[in-house]
Amino acid sequence: MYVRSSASQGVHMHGFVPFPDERAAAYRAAGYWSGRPVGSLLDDAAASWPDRPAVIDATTTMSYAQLDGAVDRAAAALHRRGVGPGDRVLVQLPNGCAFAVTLFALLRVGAIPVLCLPGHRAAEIGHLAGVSDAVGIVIPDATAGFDYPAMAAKLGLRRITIEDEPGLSPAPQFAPDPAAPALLLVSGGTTGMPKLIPRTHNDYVYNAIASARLCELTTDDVYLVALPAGHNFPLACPGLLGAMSVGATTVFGTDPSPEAAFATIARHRVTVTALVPALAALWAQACDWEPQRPTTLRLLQVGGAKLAPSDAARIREALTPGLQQVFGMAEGLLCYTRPGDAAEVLDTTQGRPLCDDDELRVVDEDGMEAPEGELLVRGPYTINGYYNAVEANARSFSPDGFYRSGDRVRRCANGYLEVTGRIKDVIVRGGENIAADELEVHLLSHPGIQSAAVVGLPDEYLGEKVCAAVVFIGAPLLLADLNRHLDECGVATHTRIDQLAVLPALPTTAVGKIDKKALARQLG
Ligand code: OOB
Repeated sequence: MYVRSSASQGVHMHGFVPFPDERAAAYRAAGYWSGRPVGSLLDDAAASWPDRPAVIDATTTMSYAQLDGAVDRAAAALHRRGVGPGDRVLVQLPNGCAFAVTLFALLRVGAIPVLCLPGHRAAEIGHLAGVSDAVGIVIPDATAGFDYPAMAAKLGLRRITIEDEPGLSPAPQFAPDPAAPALLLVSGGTTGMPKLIPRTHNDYVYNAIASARLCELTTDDVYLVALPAGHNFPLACPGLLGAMSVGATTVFGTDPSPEAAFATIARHRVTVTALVPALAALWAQACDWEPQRPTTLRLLQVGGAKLAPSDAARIREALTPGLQQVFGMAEGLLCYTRPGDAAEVLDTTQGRPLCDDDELRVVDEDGMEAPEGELLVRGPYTINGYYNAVEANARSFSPDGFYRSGDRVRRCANGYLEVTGRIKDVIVRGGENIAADELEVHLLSHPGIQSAAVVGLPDEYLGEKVCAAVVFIGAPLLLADLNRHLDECGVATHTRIDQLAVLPALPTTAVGKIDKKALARQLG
């Protein structure tokens, strides 16, 4: 028995902005869009590699056939609980096999997973539940270190469980429209509440398969999920889904500290993983003292925030020559350095687009093409609008369908990009515009600095003053030392630091990026 979507679902789902017909036809004709649903990645892997290990966590190992069976039983449980085609269901699970089972079970019954991160709390979850009009949430029990069930109860959100029950009849198979949303990702913005990002079957399958090809993944690879599994990077760039597309194995890690992660890498002979820069730098440092430094990694992807060139070089030397910089966004566009690129390119650029038909524009404040400026993008796997967000969409998308990323980039002659900051990350100090991220790059070039973030704080005379929050490796330096270092870097004389805050660690977002909004609150 097959269930088809009704008019209110599928590509006509209210609040969803589909790809325009003309570009959709071009992407189909070019072969980027295969018409395969995301759920078919598991169906096909279970058929091709039933006995290969699919997913592993601290307590469980499942072959592709076993994972497929567990997903069938979970889908039956969801069906029994009335979850069906088009229903939005929040998923907030820690890294583990249950994440994979839940994701594919929801897809199998035609529901739309909304992939939250374990670090989200009532404010974000309540917002995401409201915007998605979710029917419920899948969460761990109260033993998970935070009482998720209490949070769900407080928000009046129905908790949906997927436990096996004996004797359930199988859920009816659902045949989705490949042009309709498969899942909703959460935007990574460090300003305001997260937005919902509808990724279609067509575009997300392409995202995962093309990334797996670029990264030269094979059945013999072992991919470690070190970041939260619901984030686009470890999920589909190539991540869990890309690994599945070639019958590789995915290992779920729950503790990204070097001690725990190095042990997991050694035990499972992990070959590929993805990290944010702060973690990658920490892993590289830890090679100085951890006895079990990784020897099996052939590809280490680093992205999500700017990687300092000095850290990149250190990572190559300590962890693997197979460093890959990834500049990506849940909204779509992915830029990768390529295996075999020169060290100079690996250290100083954020790669080039995944697809030949990614259309990039770099524009100045007047919207004119410029060598450096805001990056705008459209292409076969970049969204055309946030979900249920008419006002944000008017701001974030150009009339001809380009997504305004808010990222400031420089285009290099070879087509590679360098991310130079966020468009709005500017401190206005006594009338001078200071790019906060530029100062950060110079601070990070100091050998005594572990991490640094520069924020503007209100000042009675200057309007805003420049405050640097710094984590030092050894003994802290003085404000004067930092400004002398900026002198030596040849930075313009009006860009000096007014205030230094020495911190043990910088606040981070749910995926581990430096959270400047929280930092400004903390310092202000
Ligand atoms: C990834 O996705 P999101 O949605 O959490 O965040 C996207 C934003 C980008 O717009 C940019 O501001 C920043 O994160 N970013 C980078 C970067 N990679 C992402 N900034 C500088 N250098 C980089 N390499 O973060 C994401 C999604 C898929 C793959 C990798 C990262």
